[in-house]
This record gives sequence, C-alpha cells and structure tokens, in this order.
Amino acid sequence: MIIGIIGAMQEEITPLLKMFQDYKIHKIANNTFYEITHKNIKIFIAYSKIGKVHASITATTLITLFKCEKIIFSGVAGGLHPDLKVGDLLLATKLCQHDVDISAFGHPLGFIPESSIYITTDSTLNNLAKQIAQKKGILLKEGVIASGDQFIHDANKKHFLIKEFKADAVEMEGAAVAVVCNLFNIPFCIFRSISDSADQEADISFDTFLEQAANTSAIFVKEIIEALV
Ligand code: 4EH
Repeated sequence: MIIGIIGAMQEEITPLLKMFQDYKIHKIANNTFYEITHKNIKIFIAYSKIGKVHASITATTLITLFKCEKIIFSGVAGGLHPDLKVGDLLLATKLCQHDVDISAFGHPLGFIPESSIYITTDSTLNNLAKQIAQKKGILLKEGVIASGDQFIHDANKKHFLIKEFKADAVEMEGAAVAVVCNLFNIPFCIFRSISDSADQEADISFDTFLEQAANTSAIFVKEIIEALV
C-alpha cells in the first residue's frame, strides 16, 4: 500500500519526519516529497505551502505521480465551535470552500456547478480513527471544516462561517485536498489540532501553539499509519 501524508506548513510535517527518520527525497514543482518505507507500506510526506492552490497541487502529485492510494492530512486549525479549545484534535466529517462566491448567478455560497458545497471524508478511515482514539483513550472530536485562502482573525468572519456553513473549524487547505481526492476517487481523512480560536487573538495564539498542536495531530496520524501496516 502507498499512503500520502500532507501538511500545509513545514511545522506540520516536521514531527512526522522525526518519527520515521529515514527517507528518500523527491523534488517536484518546488515541493519536497519525503519517501519512507515503513514495514510493508510506502509513505510519501510533503508540506504543500499555505492555501488551497498549493494543497491541490500536492494532493494531485501524491495521487498521480506517486500513486498514493490513501491520503491523510495532518495539521492545525482555528476553532469556531465554542467546545473546540486549543490543543483539541478534530476529525473532519466534511469540508467546504468558504471563499467561493458565485451568488451573482443565483448559486448558494460555497457552491461550484458540477461540484457540491461539502465533500465528505472517507468513512472507513474515519471509523478506524475513532476506533484508535477509543482504544488509546484519545479525545477525538468530529466536525465540519471550512477552508479558504484567508487566515481568520475576526469575530464577525468567524460567526459568518458558523452561520453560513455550520463550520466547527477553519483552515486554508483541507477542502482543496478533499476536492482532489474526491475527483480521483482516493479515500482521505483530515486531522487538525486547534491552534487558535480564529478571533482577535488568533495570530498570537497561532504562533504560541502551532508546534504543540501540529505535534498532537502528527502523533495521532502515526497511530493511523501503524493501524494500516
Ligand atoms: O496553512 C495556514 C496557516 C495559517 S497562515 C492555515 N493553517 C495555518 C491553519 C489555521 C488557520 N487557517 C485560517 C490555523 N488557524 C487558522 C485560522 N484561519 N484562524 C500563516 C501562518 N503563519 C505564518 C504564515 N502564514
């Protein structure tokens, strides 16, 4: 089996690279892909750079060039739901692009013709994640993720995302990976640990908790990998 793991920022994949240590490097489109042989599986790890365009390129490369059969995203997110606190681990049930707006033509926000507002993650991978969380006593929350090419640090924007998309967390890449995996029929799941609450203090909270939250997500993704070998 070949598995792809994506983070957006270097900090989001550093803990995973430390866990596996030995890798071969491939450079494609100014992106570094780390190839790891772990027991009976091959793993490709990369950080895409920030935003939906970069995440799409990395997901597409993992699937078409490196032939990944499953994709896992590991990273951090801004919490929108009041029950999501910094450090919490979230499994995405479905994702949407909150910055898509062709409402001028009568379409609902987030909708693109021939696509859909939400894309759901793979239930088999999600069930495996929930089983692992239960067995290991790890608190794994579930929720809707809204992705857009904006760092949200504003209460008004935050409440718009909750009201319009019923979103529980916000980030800048997940929905792009979802679109690519969905179109290529590749099962995928998205883990995000909360680094901030997408409010006025989001930038400071993000800088303070990025490393810690990225690590929380990476540790869980390692557990998933061990369950897949
Ligand atoms: O990859 C981007 C990073 C922020 S931008 C999306 N990531 C982190 C998730 C995230 C997020 N996205 C939108 C965490 N909190 C978020 C929020 N809104 N409130 C960045 C960060 N540091 C340096 C440069 N760019």
